[in-house]
Amino acid sequence: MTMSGRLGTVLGLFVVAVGLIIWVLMGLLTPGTPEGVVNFVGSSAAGQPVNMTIQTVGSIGFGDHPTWVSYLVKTPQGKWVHNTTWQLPANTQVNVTVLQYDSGSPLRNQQWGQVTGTTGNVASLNGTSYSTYNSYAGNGVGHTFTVPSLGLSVPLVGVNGNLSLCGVAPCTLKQPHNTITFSFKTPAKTGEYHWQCFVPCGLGYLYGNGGPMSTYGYMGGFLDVVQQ
Ligand SMILES: [Cu+2]
Repeated sequence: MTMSGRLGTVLGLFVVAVGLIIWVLMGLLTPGTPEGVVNFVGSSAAGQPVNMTIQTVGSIGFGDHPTWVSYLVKTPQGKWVHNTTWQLPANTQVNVTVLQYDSGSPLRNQQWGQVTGTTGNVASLNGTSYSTYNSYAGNGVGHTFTVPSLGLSVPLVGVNGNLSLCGVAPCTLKQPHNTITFSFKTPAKTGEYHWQCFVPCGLGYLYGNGGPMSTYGYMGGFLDVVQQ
């Protein structure tokens, strides 16, 4: 092979390598595109509160990553689905019920033990109101439901890890869980509001922040706020 031929081959391989690196980096940096939304618009009369029930599970038990922690949502039609983009009407009260099936641990950052941005800055744990949760007490915190741009955050208290916990979603009310309720008002401005969990719950990943924490559809998603 001539000198220029060799040079051409090397250059060609170099371009392919750079392309591959960019492709991998883009894959790591951009979350997957939402596959549809669960629509809560029209699930109640205009101006009336919307009720939304979600659950958090220690392992989803199906799909590409059966061992991963995840959120699920119950559609207004009553079906549990693995989808973390929820379409909500703007400027409307949303009554959220979280069925929390995962165990917990002390928080690394006590900030996430605070309830903020909900109606009255409170949430309710199995019927008892709380505005902050000491994660060194009881079973600790499993996850948070946090919408940073709305200042909304609720610590989701863990269940006793010694119990036989649900390992395949959707979990049922017969399995050990905490029921956490709170309300918040969606903003008047329509748009995509990112939400996520701030407990590094990606077991087996670096600092717990990989896997389900950085993959769309498990520990994060969007509130798709639209005009009703
Ligand atoms: Cu989490």
